[in-house]
Amino acid sequence: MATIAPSRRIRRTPFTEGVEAAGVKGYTVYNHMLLPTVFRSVEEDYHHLKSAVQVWDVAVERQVELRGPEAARLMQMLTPRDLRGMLPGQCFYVPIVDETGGMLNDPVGLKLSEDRWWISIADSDLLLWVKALAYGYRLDVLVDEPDISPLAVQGPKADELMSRVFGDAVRATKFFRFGWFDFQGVSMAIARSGYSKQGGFEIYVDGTKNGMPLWNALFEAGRDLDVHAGCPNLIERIEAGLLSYGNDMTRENTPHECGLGRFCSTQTAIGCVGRDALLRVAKEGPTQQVRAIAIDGDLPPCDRVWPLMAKGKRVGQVTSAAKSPDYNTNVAIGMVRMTHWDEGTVLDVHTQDGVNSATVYDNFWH
Ligand code: THG
Repeated sequence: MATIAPSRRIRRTPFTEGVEAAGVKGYTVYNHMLLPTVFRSVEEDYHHLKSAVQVWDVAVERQVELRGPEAARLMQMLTPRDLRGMLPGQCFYVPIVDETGGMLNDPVGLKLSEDRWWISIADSDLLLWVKALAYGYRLDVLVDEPDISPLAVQGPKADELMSRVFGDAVRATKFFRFGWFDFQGVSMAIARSGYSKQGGFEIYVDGTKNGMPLWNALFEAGRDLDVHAGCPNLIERIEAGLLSYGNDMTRENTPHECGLGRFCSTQTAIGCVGRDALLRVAKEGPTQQVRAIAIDGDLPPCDRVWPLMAKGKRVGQVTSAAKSPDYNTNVAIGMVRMTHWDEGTVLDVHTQDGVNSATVYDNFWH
């Protein structure tokens, strides 16, 4: 493939200098910004992530900040998840839907205080939707993108590396909670979270100028831990069943179709946009849903929708796929119609290179 022309529209991050020095071999574009996809090879990166510790430039997880007396009201308008029990210091995975119940984004929400929230977004221009709601409803709230850039530390040795830089107290951070920790005089939110199932943290780096000093401190502290630069790993995230907005779901899908019904409490999410539409689908249940799919044989890169067929009829689609070294099959994520979504159902998947056999599973590979 040809290269992508660098330009101002494809934003660099506070860590891009470090990513380049570490020998990044590929990028994708996410929220108009560079996101590394591979360092050594996707397979080598995968094995290293599962056995050591990696530092990921995930600055593309941009924050939409809500600040002001009506910040909590606006936050609840955005999501069918009931936020009333949420405390400062908590992270919530929050489906965001439009007026039809279609998925607009699947971010992590952070409650800093009653009147200050961050929405750590996936790949869609959520800022515009949030600004429009705040303006249209004349809400007393400021909405903007602050100079905050997440840096993830992921892998089995993440606790050891983080404690060396931020002190032992960071180890006490519970899953999907965050605390405030000092780096060279700057207080930063650190959460136990991240886009892998290997464990680890996300540092919400405050200030572009603090990016490279923290990047360098992590690599110096982790030399004997075999710390490497890494990135969200295609194989590991499919095994883990972590969905990718724009790939595995779009505005065409409801949260229930995406298997995110467990993060919806639509009945009590009073004021949520799309509530009526979602109450209907929640009652009747979805007619298609995300499933784990194992695919036989060799596969090309999954850079388009692959139809899933049964007896010549289309019954779903595969939207992400990769060869798994640990499970000796191709792991995949698909959307499958109710008539064919039971565990063990065998289907044909049509790729750009031909037809392969695919089996539907209830659970992902973890
Ligand atoms: N971390 C932060 N921001 C993000 C992501 C992240 N923004 C973009 C993207 N990732 C948003 N999508 C997801 C998808 C899955 C998860 C987080 C963000 C996730 N899910 C866990 C799971 O499904 O097992 C836990 C969910 C829960 O139990 O609440 O972590 O990764 N900052």
